[in-house]
Amino acid sequence: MSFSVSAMPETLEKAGNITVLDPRQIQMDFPLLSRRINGTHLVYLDNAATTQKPESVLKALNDYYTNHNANVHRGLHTLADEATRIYENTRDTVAEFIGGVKREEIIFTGGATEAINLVAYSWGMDNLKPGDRILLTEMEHHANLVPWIRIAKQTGAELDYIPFDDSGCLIIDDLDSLITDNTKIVAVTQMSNVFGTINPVQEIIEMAHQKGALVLIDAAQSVPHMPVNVLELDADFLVFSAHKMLGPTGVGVLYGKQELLESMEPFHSGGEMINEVTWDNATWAELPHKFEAGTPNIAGVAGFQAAIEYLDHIGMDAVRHHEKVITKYALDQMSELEFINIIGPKDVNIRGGAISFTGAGLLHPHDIAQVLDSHGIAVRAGHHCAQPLHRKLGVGSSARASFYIYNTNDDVDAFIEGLIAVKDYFGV
Ligand code: C6P
Repeated sequence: MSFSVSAMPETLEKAGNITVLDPRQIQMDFPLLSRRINGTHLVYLDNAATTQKPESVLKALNDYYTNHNANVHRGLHTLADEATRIYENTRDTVAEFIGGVKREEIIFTGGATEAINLVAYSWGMDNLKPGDRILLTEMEHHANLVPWIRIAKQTGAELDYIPFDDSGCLIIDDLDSLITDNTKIVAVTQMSNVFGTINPVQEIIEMAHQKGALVLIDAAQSVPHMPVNVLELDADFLVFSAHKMLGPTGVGVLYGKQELLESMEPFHSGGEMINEVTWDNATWAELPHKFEAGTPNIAGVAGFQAAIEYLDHIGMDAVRHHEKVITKYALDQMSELEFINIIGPKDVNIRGGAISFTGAGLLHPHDIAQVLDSHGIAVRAGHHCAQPLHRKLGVGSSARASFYIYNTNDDVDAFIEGLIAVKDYFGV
């Protein structure tokens, strides 16, 4: 089967034990990054929302539709066989990428949000009852909050929260008392999309397991930015989205331990997920198909394969190293600007590359984002789907710059100059 990704230029260099990537070389693989916005060169700093796509991913999408398009698992013809192989090969690639889990434990979903909903409904509806407790953190994205609020209302279970401190770090000193004998599941983000904080999920998982609770890790921001080994973590469920790691939108992953997934009822039902159907009954297909009803996003999964190959070529250690370096460079300069307040930790050893900040006085995050955009700089402003977090901080919204493998120190310099232009424009 011909299914190619474009050859990647040499983008890596060894500095001692550390592999250092060259963001300038990498930029050349991303057609969109050569766009001009508002008459100037684009500086894309909205990577926590979604990343840009390399040529190899675009090519894989095109190649799939041009040469292999067919439905998966059901056709007895050559194209159907090719499409199925492309789709199932990606499952193997994903299983390997997160630490070598079993292919049956990888469920393709529409994204991290759908994956969390799958667990909340399929596991939650049958395993939660009045008196049970669900433990979340105060820094969860709505995707790991709203499904649990709904499931708590429907089952009579109650919600508890691990609080965060002034620097945007979880307070886990009282974890022992927060995880009670009634806690049935702990759902926690590994990397905050607002603070950037990397949470001590290993410790949380160990303690939860000691108390007999399951743990779901929202890895939407961590898997794209650092090495994550699910087996070492011993997470029960872990979710992430392809589009935040160079892949297409509309594809996500639920990892779940086989025995748990086997014990759960399907989330969606219909074609592809059954074993046998009669007029009044249906039995389910084996894993992973039990949880993949209907025609999946085959092209998206083909593109996801190319995205993982691209990241694998760079190496996740190099990705993490680059982000630490560029985040420190940005934090050092941002800390000098008296008209903004950074929210989140300043130590790059415990944080990723999403830096949220508010403006002093009446400087609104939306105004910041708009003026930056007029300088070709893309950042996000709003509540970043974390309203309770912002409410606790006493603000309605924040602005956020977030980095990825193609961002350079020049991008940071342009961003800092842009912020100074914001200050001058509003006279703060
Ligand atoms: N955060 C952001 O700009 P989806 O939309 O399903 O691909 O991912 C949801 C999600 C779940 N958890 C975390 C920690 C996230 O950051 C996100 C997506 C984007 O912060 C879009 S709101």
